[in-house]
Amino acid sequence: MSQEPQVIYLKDYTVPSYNIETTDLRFELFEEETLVKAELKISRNPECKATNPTLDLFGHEDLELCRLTIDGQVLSASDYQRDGEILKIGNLPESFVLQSVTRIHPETNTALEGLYKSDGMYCTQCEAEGFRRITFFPDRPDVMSIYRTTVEAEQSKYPVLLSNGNPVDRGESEDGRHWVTWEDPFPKPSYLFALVAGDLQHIEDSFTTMSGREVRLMIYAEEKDLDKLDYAMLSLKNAMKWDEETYGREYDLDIYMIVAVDFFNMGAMENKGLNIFNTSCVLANPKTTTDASFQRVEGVVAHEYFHNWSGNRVTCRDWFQLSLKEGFTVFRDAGFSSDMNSRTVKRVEDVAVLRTAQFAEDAGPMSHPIRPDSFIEISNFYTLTIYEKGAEVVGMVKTLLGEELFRKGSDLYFERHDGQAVTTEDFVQAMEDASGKDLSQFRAWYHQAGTPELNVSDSFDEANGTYQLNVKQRCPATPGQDKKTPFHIPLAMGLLDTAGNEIQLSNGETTQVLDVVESEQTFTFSGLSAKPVPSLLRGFSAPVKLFYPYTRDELMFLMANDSDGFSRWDAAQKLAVDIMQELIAAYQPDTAMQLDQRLITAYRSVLETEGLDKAMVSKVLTLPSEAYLSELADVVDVDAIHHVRKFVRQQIAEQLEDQLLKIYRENDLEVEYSPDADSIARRSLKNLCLAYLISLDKEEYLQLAQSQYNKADNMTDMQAALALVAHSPFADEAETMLTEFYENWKEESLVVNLWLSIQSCDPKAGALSRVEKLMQHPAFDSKNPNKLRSVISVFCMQNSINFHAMDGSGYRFLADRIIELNKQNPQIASRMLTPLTRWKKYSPERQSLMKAQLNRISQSGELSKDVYEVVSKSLA
Ligand code: B3K
Ligand code: ZN
Repeated sequence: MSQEPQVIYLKDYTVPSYNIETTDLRFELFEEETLVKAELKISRNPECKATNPTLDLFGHEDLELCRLTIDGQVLSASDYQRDGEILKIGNLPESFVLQSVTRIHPETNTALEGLYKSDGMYCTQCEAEGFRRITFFPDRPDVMSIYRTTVEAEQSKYPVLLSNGNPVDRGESEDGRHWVTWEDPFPKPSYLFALVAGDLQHIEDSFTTMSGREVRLMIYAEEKDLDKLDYAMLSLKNAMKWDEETYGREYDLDIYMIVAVDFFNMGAMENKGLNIFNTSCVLANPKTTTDASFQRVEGVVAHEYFHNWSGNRVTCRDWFQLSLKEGFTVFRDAGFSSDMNSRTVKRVEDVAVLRTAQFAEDAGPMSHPIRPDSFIEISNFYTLTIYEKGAEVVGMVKTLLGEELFRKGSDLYFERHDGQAVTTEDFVQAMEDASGKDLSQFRAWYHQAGTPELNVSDSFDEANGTYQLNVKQRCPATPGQDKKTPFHIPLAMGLLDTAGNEIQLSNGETTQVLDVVESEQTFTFSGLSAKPVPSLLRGFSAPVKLFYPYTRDELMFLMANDSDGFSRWDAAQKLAVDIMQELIAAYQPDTAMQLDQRLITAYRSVLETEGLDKAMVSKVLTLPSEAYLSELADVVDVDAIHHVRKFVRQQIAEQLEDQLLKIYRENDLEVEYSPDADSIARRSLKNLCLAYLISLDKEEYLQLAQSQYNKADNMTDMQAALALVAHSPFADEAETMLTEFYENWKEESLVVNLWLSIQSCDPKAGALSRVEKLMQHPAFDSKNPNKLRSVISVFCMQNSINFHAMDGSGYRFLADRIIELNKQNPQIASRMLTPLTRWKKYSPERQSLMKAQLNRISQSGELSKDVYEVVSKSLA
């Protein structure tokens, strides 16, 4: 980048000056170069009021423009201006045909944006601004065009040639080359364009839509992975049916294709009719895939499918509106996963991510509202805030409107805006119009960043039998937003009487949603004979931090009695957090700790109660993560958090050893693997028990883990046992198992990633040198984002105790990686920076070590916009 990166503001938005009616593309793929021939039918946009506007095309600086014509007339360099990414053409007629020939180099594209090669096959990633790395085009989401694409390549190497829509023509030429032409009848923004060329195999199935149309479903992968595609196909069909039943949305093309690629910057991409997936989000087979990955495949397949309506048919006007499609689509996929599995478990998992990672983001230097006002590099805004908080905001709309009106609102939104590029405001407006509810104050969620805090206190008036809840809200300042106005917060709550029964509230139910709209508000409940215990923020009805001075006994009471499953889990978390925070505050190395026995009592009761939902038992008995405890701390005491958590885990294991072993044995069944919710719950409970037991460092539990490993017929049990042994103090056994595992699975790239991750998050001393050694291993490939994530991100984000080593070695290591990756793959580089951006949360010594590395990155030479934005905001 030659100049200082430019900040793009939402307030500067203007409508495009020209429409692109049709886009005809021809790709000639060669080993040393690719030629892209484009023919665009262009006309003035009547909505643009400027006189004689220029046509602004985007084209990455690396594009080589070979030829440019308007209505057949060749333009010379003086007929247009090319400045950085922008190519401007003036003096244009009302409508015309623009033709261009561009030379690009997918074979050397390591950024994995635009057209690139993954393991010998060509594929694309255009969202958000990758299309400008392919050809000159008004690459902005509000320019929608009908595409016709011809792909031409050598037939033997690239027998499969795909693009969006339906294949309409094909042919061969004498020189061993062939071509296929695709037509997509739906106008789409350039970010949804896709192309694939490779030696691929596929599985095929079909789906009959609710109006009786038959859709061909094809999933493509390399031949060796053909046996790992069935689960994605099943998930796709389930998703198609669910979207018809739940949102009335039907698929629109005759074909739906998914392609699995190994080199991919994120999870997957919803290109119209041709989704491209990271192998990690589509391949699944019991032998090679863990339960967590099965669920991820199901969720991501559904997510990309749901985008066909929330994203593709109704798209974003500009990238500030990203949460319009992402928040809504995450909300939709969460609903799907809840219906396919367990609603409470899904909620618990989502909330844990939100509270741990999104809250941290909201409190950090990159904090932004779900509809940001400005950015330097849009790729930096594919965040937990846009996605997960965005989904929470849609969820709150649903809570405020109720099931039926929410559906009415979504129907209106899809009908009103079908084929348009719109804003989050259009979404809220449709919800308001359909429901008649006033969402004016609610809109603050879209433009105010930060996590609101609710301070709740209560009082009971015995004489009148009235109970009062006093709720105060505030939201901490975030960069650029010092003052916030009060949010409209739906606070779902219930009251329990002293016997643990739910009290009927004034709405006739036992759960009521309070509209918190003032900075301070009091809610009164009458007709009570004794002071109740409040159950607050049921189902996590709003993405806020809620403080209420629960006693530990009250939390145990809620764990046992609350009718809301989410709240029972939450009470267990709060109890564990409260007890652990006390130990963390008092922590001194080599000084004995004393565990509050109430945690043991509570856990024992959960283990001994018959008939509880296994998934919930395993969630309830999982201690809050180090990352969550860090998020909750004002100043993160890395060592105290690590050692306290370890101590508490060992205490639980010691005192509940018999119960844990009993549950382990009861759930260690020799039955055929199935990825259904009950079986997943059983395995997760079993493996949780094993994890507790192995923390006792006893030979017999090492053997139990070894025997589980040896007899496992699925990767879930095998991986769990391997991780436990690998992290245990039984060094020789760990070494043997790791070596054997690699030998057995070295041909399976995704299994090798598990092997890399397990070693990278090993908390034992010496982790950094093991990580550095792993990076020299033949299994590692520094160009492949999945490998980078499995080693570097796992070490920096899941191995706190080693990453935050007081000698600064972890920070230096990460900075070195960022400096290397900044050139090679800016998106990955910038994403990996996250742990260093959190420097304000640490002790002064660590702060200065972390900042020194941020400064080093900042001065390391020319930075990509991606890395520049994150580093400069972190140091601001
Ligand atoms: N829409 C894509 C994300 C694209 C990220 C570009 N840097 C995947 C998804 O959210 O479905
Ligand atoms: Zn998405």
